[in-house]
Amino acid sequence: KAKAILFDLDGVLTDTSEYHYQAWKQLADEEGIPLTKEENDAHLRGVGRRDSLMYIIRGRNYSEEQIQDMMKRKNDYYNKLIEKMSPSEVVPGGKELLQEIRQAGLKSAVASASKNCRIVLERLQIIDLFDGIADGNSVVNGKPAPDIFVFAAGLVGTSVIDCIGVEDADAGVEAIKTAGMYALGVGPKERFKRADKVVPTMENVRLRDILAD
Ligand code: B16
Ligand code: MG
Repeated sequence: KAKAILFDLDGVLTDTSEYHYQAWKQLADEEGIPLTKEENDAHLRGVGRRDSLMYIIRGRNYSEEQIQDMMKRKNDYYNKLIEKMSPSEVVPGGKELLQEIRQAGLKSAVASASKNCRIVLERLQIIDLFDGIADGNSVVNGKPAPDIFVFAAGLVGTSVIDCIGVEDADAGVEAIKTAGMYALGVGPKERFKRADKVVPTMENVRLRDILAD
């Protein structure tokens, strides 16, 4: 019996994963480094800022100063892209789902790798619908490490075995499974190695769809 639902943000509750990709793509283009959408999905989706950059520049020589500068540039591009976000960019039915979870007496939390998580939740006007928010500032080890999901479970006072984690990234599903939780993957089936269940999108997903085996 699930007692809490822990949601990844980017790519689950809203399509900011596309903005992250566009921002990385702009940086990679400027550096003359090839980066495809397929590589993004396989290696960058759900992965934190520094780890993402380390994948992009792998095998190339950059100083720590240049690395810091590139992370800042990417974040500036991303912030430009999310500047005009509005509540219309919550996945259709997303707000209703969060209200339904509350009405059912279950807890909900965000477990996002993003340091921009709170800004996005505020722009979407859904921040008040969560009982806890774990973001890129909460833990040291990023997904696929389980830390962010374990931290989110603690925020809502729920044991990991009573939590369902929802993720669009394979690294995120790995994190959920390693945390000992039930994992709902969002996206194409082939993307996930260990998801307990997969839905193609969160569009109009209801609580009963999440709870049903
Ligand atoms: P930031 P999630 C992740 O958020 C994104 O999926 C990933 O693309 C991004 O690199 C990471 O957050 C860090 O984001 O640069 O804003 O700190 O999917 O875990 O909600
Ligand atoms: Mg995600």
